Amino acid sequence: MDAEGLLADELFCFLEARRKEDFSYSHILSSMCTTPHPVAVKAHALFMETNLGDPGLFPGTVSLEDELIRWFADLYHEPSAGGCTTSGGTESNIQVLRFCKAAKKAKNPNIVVPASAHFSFEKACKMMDVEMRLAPLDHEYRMDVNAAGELIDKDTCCIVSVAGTTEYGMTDPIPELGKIAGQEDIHLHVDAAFGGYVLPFLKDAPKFDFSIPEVGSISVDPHKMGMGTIPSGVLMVRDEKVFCNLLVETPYLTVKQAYSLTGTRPGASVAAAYAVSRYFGTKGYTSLVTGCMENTRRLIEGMEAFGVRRKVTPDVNVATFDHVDVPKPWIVSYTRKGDLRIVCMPHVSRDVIESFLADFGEFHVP
Ligand code: 0PR
Repeated sequence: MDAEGLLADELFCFLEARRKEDFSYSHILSSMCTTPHPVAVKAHALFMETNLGDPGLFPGTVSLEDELIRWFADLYHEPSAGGCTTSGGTESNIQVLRFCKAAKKAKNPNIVVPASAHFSFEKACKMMDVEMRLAPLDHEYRMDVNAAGELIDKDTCCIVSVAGTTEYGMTDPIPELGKIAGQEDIHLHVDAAFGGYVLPFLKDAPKFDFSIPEVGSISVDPHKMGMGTIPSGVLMVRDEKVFCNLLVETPYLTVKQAYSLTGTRPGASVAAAYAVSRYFGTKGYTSLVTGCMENTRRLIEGMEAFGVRRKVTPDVNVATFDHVDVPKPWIVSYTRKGDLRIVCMPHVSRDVIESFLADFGEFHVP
């Protein structure tokens, strides 16, 4: 630690150099995040110092959080749904497990998740000493409903389904899982961290939202396909009473009780998510998502023309292929099974896809 502070110019010169060491999104094909929309960046800056952890001090910011929740309630076909913002999919999933475990009061609680579930459920289960039962997937990487049914018992406090899986971009058969959840009176959570900003804007997309009567909660992340700023998640619940079991006393704050996991919470990324939703409207998101899906189809068609087979036709903009290497400087990822995975985020434009395909075509020896 230096005794003397640095001059701002000198400091920013250093910071800019460090920032240049980061990869730029222009060649990143592996990420579920993207460059935030300029409207989100401007709103984020405007609300930089706001803290939703002490809501009475920031009623204006709180009203934006409320309106964002209302926007999702309408989008997900349950105008009376409630919810709250979080730091992202991991925190949302942890909160779901917290309220499901508290409500069930089982001695050895368990949850049933598809084998495709995001690793945040493993973290949540380990934190809360909940058993995680993995349901196998069908040939299209969707949760096998019958197998899930067989894993359920009297101590099951939650069935998890995914709308837009991290690795293969698939959506589980949520209406069918709803039937089981309803029969057994078990909470059904939909992890739509990625797909929650995609599926509502696509024609003929699989159903995943509150129009399925048994769906109890849905998580969705503005910092993924919402084009918001990091960190930004939303946890929607059909009935806000689920949060009651999580309330703690907060005597010296402007509100006397809280159920959120974190204390100090950014208002900036909430304002950013709200701002993009108003700026885009459903038409804006429809055109954004339609473009990403067209690019996904073009990538799949282009790769297949080189003899690299798709693993599956995805429900959202995540394309997967038989394992092949790709040329530098492209950054891709591989699934747990070793399949090539490319996420066609908004920064992965048609030009980017064409340029990747051209490089791949030169590099690839069939
Ligand atoms: N649920 C699903 C379906 C997800 O895909 C993810 C993250 C989460 C929950 C957890 O969300 P948070 O990371 O916001 O807590 N999926 C990506 C992943 O872990 C996130 C990601 C983003 C990874 C950008 C890499 C990256 O460069 O694979």
